[in-house]
Amino acid sequence: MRLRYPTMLAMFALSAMLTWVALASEADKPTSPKDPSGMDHSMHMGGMEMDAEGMVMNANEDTLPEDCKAISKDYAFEVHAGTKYAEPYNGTIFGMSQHEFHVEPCSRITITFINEDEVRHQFMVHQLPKYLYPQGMLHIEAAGGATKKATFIVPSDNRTYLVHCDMAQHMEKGMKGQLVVGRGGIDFPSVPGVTGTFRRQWYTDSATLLAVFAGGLGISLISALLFLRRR
Ligand SMILES: [Cu+2]
Repeated sequence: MRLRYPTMLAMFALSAMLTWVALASEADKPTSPKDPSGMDHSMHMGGMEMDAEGMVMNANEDTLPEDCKAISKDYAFEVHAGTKYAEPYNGTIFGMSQHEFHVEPCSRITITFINEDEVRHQFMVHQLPKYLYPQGMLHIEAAGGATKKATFIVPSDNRTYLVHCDMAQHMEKGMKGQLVVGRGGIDFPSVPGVTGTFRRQWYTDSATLLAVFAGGLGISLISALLFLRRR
């Protein structure tokens, strides 16, 4: 059997597309700092406080975002983290006492993060304005049994921010939440008790990736054969 050039091209394109889809969903995950202790970030910022109990990075109690004239409201959340808080949600191992937070635009938020586990946990908020929060991130990290507290101010736009623990596999295992400012933006998928599962959990391991690739190749081969037989 002789494969013609356009058929081979179509096969290649289809396989490449499926691989790209699988890789893109991998790349979609938030990137992690290499060193969970945050040591390699210390050069970037003045706002870092660290001790044996954990650390706080980029806390901001008084600098207003450019688009805010004043602080609209003060909030205080006490967030407990631990395996015990994962119990209500199937397929999770770690959890938080609260996975969704609603606040007003331009408000000031204080998070008291209480780690009830023996392993280290983090409370990270992403995509905050970078001129105020280096890397767009507020980072609280508490060692096993420790409590850490941090305050930050959100800008004026209606937006939903990702909250998660960046320790390996902790977000996938349930430590994921969202901070909804004002009317909020787009919900994040797979926030325990808040939003449904989306494609994030589909192509997570290389075995699945390989299966998708093989499937794509199979489909391409079958279509190629059908195409050849019709000629
Ligand atoms: Cu964690």
